[in-house]
Amino acid sequence: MGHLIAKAYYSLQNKNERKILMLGLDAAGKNTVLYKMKLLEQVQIISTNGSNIKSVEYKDLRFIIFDIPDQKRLRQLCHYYSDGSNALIYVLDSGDDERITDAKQALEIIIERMGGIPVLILANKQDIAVLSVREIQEKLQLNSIKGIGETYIQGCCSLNGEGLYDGFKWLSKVLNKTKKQNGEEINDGFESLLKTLNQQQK
Ligand code: G3D
Repeated sequence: MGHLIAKAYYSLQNKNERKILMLGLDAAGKNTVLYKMKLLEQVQIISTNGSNIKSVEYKDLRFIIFDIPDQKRLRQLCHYYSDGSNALIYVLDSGDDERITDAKQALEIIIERMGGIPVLILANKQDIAVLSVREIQEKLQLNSIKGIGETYIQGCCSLNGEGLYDGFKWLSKVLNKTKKQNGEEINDGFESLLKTLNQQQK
């Protein structure tokens, strides 16, 4: 089955794509973020093998999105999807302090597999937050996660779009820097996404 999942995934790739995993516990707000970026209608389901994995292609970007499952399954999924991934967007529910430890443990597993790629942590649901961005930062203890790369925590409310622009701006900057260093062409999906997010905030 793993082979089939990987095959389906790689058949969707093209060489110049930037692959971004968007993960988070169920109900953290991943779909709402996609909706704000006007990407939800373009979602393709690439596996329904108990994990409901989604893929969205947008210009030079490909997002792979899934709910964090149990640890064994998470390790398998990271194995299939982490290779060649350029960044991770980790969506957290700031209104859910009961599952912040689960979210931290899952993040450790993902980083263990994906290494030092840039990580944008979206501390979502700031409108109903019981955890501030600072508290989330303390609870995640990012400094103790071995091999973690450039990481940025952005508070946001994906219902009204607040904070999403700033988070994606950071990610775009970090990824474009790497592309420029490699002398690669930028066919910038981020530019359009940032325009969309900017309009949503007005
Ligand atoms: P998921 O894709 O990570 O599973 P969803 O999560 O995007 O489906 O969101 C789960 C629920 O959280 C949805 O509510 C959604 O409206 C809500 N939600 C998402 N972002 C925010 C936010 O920033 N603030 C608040 N207050 N709620 C948010 P329903 O009721 O549709 O289940």
